[in-house]
Amino acid sequence: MDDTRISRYISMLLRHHPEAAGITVDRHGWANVEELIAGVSRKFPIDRADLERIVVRDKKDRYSLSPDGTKIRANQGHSIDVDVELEEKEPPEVLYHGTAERFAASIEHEGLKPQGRLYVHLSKDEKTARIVGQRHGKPVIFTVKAGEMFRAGHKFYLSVNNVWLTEKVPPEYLAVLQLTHPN
Ligand code: HQG
Repeated sequence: MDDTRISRYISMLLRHHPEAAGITVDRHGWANVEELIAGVSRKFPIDRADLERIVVRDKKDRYSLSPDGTKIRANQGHSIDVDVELEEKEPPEVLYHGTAERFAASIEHEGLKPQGRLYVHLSKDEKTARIVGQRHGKPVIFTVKAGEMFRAGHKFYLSVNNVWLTEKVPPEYLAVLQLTHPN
């Protein structure tokens, strides 16, 4: 059994399309663990031990289990309109956003938009941003003047797995980072 494939499927269900496995999530993004296991098992037969292993070993800590172990949710990345009780927090002065070269002109022109998701995702360092950007093609990294944005009234949130989120980044707060360690 391939945990990565199963995890990708679980994050798709919890963030975007719970109905694809016949499950529901509540307004805080929680799915019932037994229902999720049954739903996932239509495609990839798993038991509770498999799910717990996937949650615990996830490299990005994508999932949280409720304290009593009956519910599970994704910590960030949703397109469905759920409130995962994000912590509102003052960001560091600079954050980073990794994207693909082909999106750079549009981003410089109109800023960062959440596209399919509820928030724009920002990284705390250049290395993480590069990994995010590489998912889409040849990477480009933008620096985000997060401190200035915050002082101008933009809200920032830190997910429990340490991803910085904000609703949008206007172009005046963005600059293309000149890579110090090109690939
Ligand atoms: C781009 C992964 C053109 C944006 C990652 C990005 C992250 C624009 C793409 C998390 C634009 C959306 C999120 C504009 C934004 N014009 N393109 N104005 N504004 N974009 O996947 O940030 O592994 O929804 O740059 O690690 O890449 O799934 O967002 O390239 O944390 O857990 O539109 O997903 O985590 O793509 O990634 P995405 P993202 P997981």
